[in-house]
Amino acid sequence: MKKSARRGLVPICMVFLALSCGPASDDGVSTGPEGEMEADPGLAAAAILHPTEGNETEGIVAFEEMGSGIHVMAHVTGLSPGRYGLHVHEAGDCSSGDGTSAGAIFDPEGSGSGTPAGQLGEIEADESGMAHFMTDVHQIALAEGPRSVVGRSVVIMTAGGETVASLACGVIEPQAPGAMREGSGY
Ligand SMILES: [Cu+2]
Repeated sequence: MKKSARRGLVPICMVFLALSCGPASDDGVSTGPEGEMEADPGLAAAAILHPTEGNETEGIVAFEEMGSGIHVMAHVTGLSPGRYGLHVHEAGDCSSGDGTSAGAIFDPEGSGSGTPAGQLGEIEADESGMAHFMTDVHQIALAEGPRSVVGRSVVIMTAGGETVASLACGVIEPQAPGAMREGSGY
């Protein structure tokens, strides 16, 4: 099968289809039945990840305000089985081809030896090279301010080891409030 190196825009509706189909999980993680969250929709944002040069990793990371925190959902493909870092980097610029244009990991508090805010967690790719990940974090924001990640970038990085490589990069773009909800028309 020929692989087309299409790097064009993925229709944004595909973003939410991919997310809402969710993992075929048997670990009790619910994708959220309708009626679970009836409060006003919060701010939302999403990054479409494109592979860096020499890689095939791509995917989608979505962010939505949930209560006092941010719900993060990631769907990534084209990985080798294993664990990877899901990071927000300072600059919303993936143009360099190797991820370096995205700058350093987002660290508005100057964490020093602590955990930078942009370190959202580790994703784990299965045998098919696919990773699903969800988490709730409080150290970043979607509203304007020093903790906002909108306009920055998401970078998938190899975890650990001496050399850290960026496998995919995507700029975090604002989405309509409530866009991440199932049944919201996306
Ligand atoms: Cu990083």
